[in-house]
Amino acid sequence: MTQLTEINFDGLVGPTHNYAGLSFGNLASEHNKDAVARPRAAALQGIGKMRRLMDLGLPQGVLPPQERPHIAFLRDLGFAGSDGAVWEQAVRAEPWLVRQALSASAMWAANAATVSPSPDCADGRLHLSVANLSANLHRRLEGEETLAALRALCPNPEHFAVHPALTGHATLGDEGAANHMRLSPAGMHGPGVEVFVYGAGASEVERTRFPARQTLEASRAIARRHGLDAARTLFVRQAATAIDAGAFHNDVVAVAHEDVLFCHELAFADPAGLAADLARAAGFQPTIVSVPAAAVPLADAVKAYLFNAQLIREPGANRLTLVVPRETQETPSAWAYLSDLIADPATPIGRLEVLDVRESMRNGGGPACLRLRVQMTQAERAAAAEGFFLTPALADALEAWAVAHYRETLGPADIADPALVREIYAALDALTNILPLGPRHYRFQRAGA
Ligand code: SUG
Repeated sequence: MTQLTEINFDGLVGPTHNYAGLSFGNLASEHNKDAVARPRAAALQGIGKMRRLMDLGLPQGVLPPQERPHIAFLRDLGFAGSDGAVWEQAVRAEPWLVRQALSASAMWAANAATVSPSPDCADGRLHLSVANLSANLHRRLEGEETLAALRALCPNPEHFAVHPALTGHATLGDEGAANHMRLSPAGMHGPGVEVFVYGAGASEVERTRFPARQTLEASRAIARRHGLDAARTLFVRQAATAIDAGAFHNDVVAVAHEDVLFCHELAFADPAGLAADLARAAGFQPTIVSVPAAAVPLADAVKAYLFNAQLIREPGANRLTLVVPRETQETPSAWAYLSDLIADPATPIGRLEVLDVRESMRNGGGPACLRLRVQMTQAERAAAAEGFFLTPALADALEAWAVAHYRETLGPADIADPALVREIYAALDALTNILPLGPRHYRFQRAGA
């Protein structure tokens, strides 16, 4: 049986990290609109998270930030001249659009793509489908560069199939791995069950107050592209209550790893149906840890980001570890629940690891949002581009780079600064010497700016 190893690829927080209130239905994003962000601290928190997981003995990777501001997007909207001139004009004429163009949202790598490991796919290759993120304009801008980054990471078509985003389908919203879970026997060998979680059908009239970002049709399209076995593929509906409580992605209320599903009892429209289908499809007995609303109300779960956690197996450990943000520890109901959970040796989760990713959290991105999970065979690991895998030396280099290039703070008043674009280009240009991106990865490099 094919043995898989999970590698978490975290999105490196870009130099334009800011709070623009762009995501309706994402409560943190809405509440922190126009607050002053701390890009340097955000990047260092993200690198600190990667380093911690590496130190725990887990393979860790990194994905590059994207080129922002997205000047090509603004040019398409009629602005012309040098990149700096385009930015200056747009800042004056279209303040809302410039915030879309500035967003560092590619840091939430869980939304980069949906990943199906090779034992699940008919052609025996590892499939990745870039997400179209069509629910939000600032996120819709990510697909092209995400495709380039994933193709740089997974260059060999003998092992990998990297699909572009579903395009031309503004109504076929696809949010990537944030709405996809995979369960497999403990130890991760052989095929697994892939669970696609959708908010609504594409043709449905909205039944939720907040947008249901993932459509059933997009999920099915991804499953077809990847050549998944229908008997081991489930399409599961999110509960409308969860979406309206602020679970704009399923990974705000559920996380799975190996044979364990950890979720809120109000996460899914039909939890009993899911449990039955999962047991039937899996061919092994999955363990579902469903957290009752009586113990952790949905509002607390969203505030704490209790489920936007990484469920990991530390080398040699019998029980899993849950990697949660500091906010979970600060939410009494969530922390009390977890303390009881790990104290009971009969449960599959035995340890908690608390991380500080506060800058990202203030935009609705917890530990699970910041990473894209890729489960690889040994041969695939060997075929992937080595330079994206974190080592202590790479972590040091990225930290020094962020300290040298990132602003301490970035607020609405700083956006018009004409130095901003030049500063960011210098940072990204330097990054292409640290990660294996080459001197023509970013558009401004290709244009010779
Ligand atoms: O898509 N926030 C992101 C957060 C993504 C979290 N990802 C997962 N749950 N996997 C979003 O809503 C806010 C940007 C702003 O408002 O400035 C933002 O895009």
